[in-house]
Amino acid sequence: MDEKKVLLSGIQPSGDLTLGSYLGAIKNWADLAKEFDCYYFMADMHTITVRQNPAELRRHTLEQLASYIACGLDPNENTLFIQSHVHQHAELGWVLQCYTMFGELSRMTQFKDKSAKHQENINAGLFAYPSLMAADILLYQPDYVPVGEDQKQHVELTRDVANRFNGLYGDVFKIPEPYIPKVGARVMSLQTPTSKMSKSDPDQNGCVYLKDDNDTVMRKFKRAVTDSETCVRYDREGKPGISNLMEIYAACTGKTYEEIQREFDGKGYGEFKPAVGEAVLSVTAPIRDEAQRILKDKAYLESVYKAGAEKAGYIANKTLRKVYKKVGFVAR
Ligand code: ATP
Ligand code: LTN
Repeated sequence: MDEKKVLLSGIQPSGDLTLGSYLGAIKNWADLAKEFDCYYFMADMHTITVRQNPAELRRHTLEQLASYIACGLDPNENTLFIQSHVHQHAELGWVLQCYTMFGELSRMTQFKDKSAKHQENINAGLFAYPSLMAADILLYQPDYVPVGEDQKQHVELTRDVANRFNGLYGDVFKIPEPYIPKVGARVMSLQTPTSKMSKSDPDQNGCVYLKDDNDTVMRKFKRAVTDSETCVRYDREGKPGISNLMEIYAACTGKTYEEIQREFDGKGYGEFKPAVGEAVLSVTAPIRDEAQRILKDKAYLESVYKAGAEKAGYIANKTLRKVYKKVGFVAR
C-alpha cells in the first residue's frame, strides 16, 4: 500500500517555458518524487482559453513534456500526462462550474489580467478557467499543489469550491494546500521588472526561455532594465530591476542577498549583469540540450504520455464516479 502524500501541478503549453516557469515551479518539483506521489501535466485545455495556432500548441505540448523530463522529472517516478488525454478533467470541470460562483470568478486576478490583454476574445472558458483548474486538482485528491505565487488565488478558490461541495455531500474531496517555494517564487520580466516573466509575453527580450542559446541569454541579461544607481543592493520597491536580478542570481547559485551584495560591492551593474547571465546558463544550458535530445525520440515521448494518461485516468475516474453519484446522476 502506497502511503505517500499526493502532489499535483500543471503548466499551460502556451509558449516556450521560461526561467520563471523553471525557478518558480519545475525546479522545485524534481526533488519531490522521493517523498510524494507526484502528478504533473500539460494543461492544454486551459491553453485554448486564449486563441492558439494548433500546430504550435501541439509542438509546445510535446516540448514541455521533454523539458519536464530534462528538468529532472523522471517518468518512472512521476506521472506525466497531457490534460486533454484524461477526459475526466472536462467532466468534473463542468460539474464544478455549477458549484463556483460568478462573483468568485470575477475576482480572479489572472482573469482580469488576461481579459485586459485579450479584449477581442473574453470567452466563457477564460472566465470559468478556475473551475477547470479545481477539477484538475480535486480529481487526484492531492495533499499539496506546488505553484508559483501567482497561482495561489486559484488554489484558494479550489479549496472554497471543495469545501462547498463537501458541505453539501459529505467528504468527497481532500482539501489541498498550495506549496509555494521561497526563492524564485516570482521572477519578473527583464524589461518591465514590475510585471511577471510570462511565456506568452510578446516582448521576448524581457523573457528568458529555457531553449534560448547562450548568446541570446547573455544579451538579454546585459540589456536588462535597472536603475540610475550603480550599487547592487536588494530593494524590491525602489530597485525592482536589480532586486529581480539578485533573486535570479540567488536562485541559480544558492547565495544569499548579503553574499551577493558583498561579491559585487563597488563593481557596478556592468559586471553584475553578465554574471547573472552566466549563472543562469550554468543551470539552463544542460536542460536545453537534454530537452532537445529527448524531443527527437518521438516514440519514447509517446510511451511516456500514454502510460501517464492511463495511470492518471484510473485515479481520476474513481473521483469522478463518486461525484456523479453524489450529485444524482444515474449510474451507467
Ligand atoms: P502564460 O503566459 O500562459 O500565462 P506563464 O508563463 O505566466 O504562462 P504559467 O503557465 O501560468 O506561466 O505558470 C506555470 C507555473 O510556473 C505556475 O506554477 C506559475 O506559478 C509558475 N510561474 C510562471 N511564471 C513564473 C514567474 N515569472 N515566476 C515564478 N513562477 C512562475
Ligand atoms: N493555472 C495554472 C496552470 C494549471 C494548474 C492546474 C496548476 C492548470 N491546472 C492545476 C496547478 C494545478 C497556470 O496558469 N499556471
